[in-house]
Amino acid sequence: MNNWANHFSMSVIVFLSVITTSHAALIGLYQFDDANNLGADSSGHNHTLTNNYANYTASGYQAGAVSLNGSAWLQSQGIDPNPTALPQLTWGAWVKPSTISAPYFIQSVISADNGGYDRDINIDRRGGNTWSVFAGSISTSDYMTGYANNNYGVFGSGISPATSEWTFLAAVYDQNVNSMTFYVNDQSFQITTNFGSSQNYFTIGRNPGSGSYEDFHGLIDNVFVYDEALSLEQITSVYQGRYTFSSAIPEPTSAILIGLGLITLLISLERHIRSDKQLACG
Ligand SMILES: [Ca+2]
Ligand SMILES: [Ca+2]
Repeated sequence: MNNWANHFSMSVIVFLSVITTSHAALIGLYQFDDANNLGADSSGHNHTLTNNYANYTASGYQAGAVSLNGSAWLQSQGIDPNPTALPQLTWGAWVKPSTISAPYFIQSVISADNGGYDRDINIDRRGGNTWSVFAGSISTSDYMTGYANNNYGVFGSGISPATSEWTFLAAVYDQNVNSMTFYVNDQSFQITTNFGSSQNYFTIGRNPGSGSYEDFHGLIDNVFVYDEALSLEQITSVYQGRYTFSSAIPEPTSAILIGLGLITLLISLERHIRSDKQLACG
């Protein structure tokens, strides 16, 4: 391969690799596979969870998981789930409760609640003891099922939690358009929301605004947090265990890199033309 071909192929490689590596920002991924470092973040952002009495189990959805007995939880560091800090947020997990009739009437899977029905995925007796989410302050007419109190409330999916198998849960928030989409396995629910301010951290297995009352009983694995509102296609990818996404639409930083790739290509072309001219003159 001559120099011209080398330059050209390198430019194309730069160009193509930039296009295929752009992805939504995964800011926390907790797979609970290391018993000695249960809160480890495998997203690459080092947003390690602090562990408060949660145990490791090898019987996870994939390899290890956290086992929660109703008085244990993990707490985030470095991620602020407030709607003002992250208007768009997606989070979820694979979950296997050991009971659906906990002593108190809520079991929180993941929550930033400090009162006012903040971002929170749970099992809620007021949502019919089904997989539920908090929706902030909304009109009662926006509830498909569930419970409302003073125009605050809980959205119940109507899907009873299984204790014998793992369930995929995700909530996709977009505060800019007052929307949340709640996924339970392959079913989804579009919900109108109006969230106020929450804790500036989140907890797994506990509602941080309710002490131990809403602690979860059972197993949780593969907790994921994104700083964007994922599309159905992206949620499907997460469901299938692929946490980063290829995209044909470059993000701004990728566009800059693509530009650099094109400049490299143009320099190669110019050199090629110049060398042709020199050959012609010589
Ligand atoms: Ca795992
Ligand atoms: Ca609140």
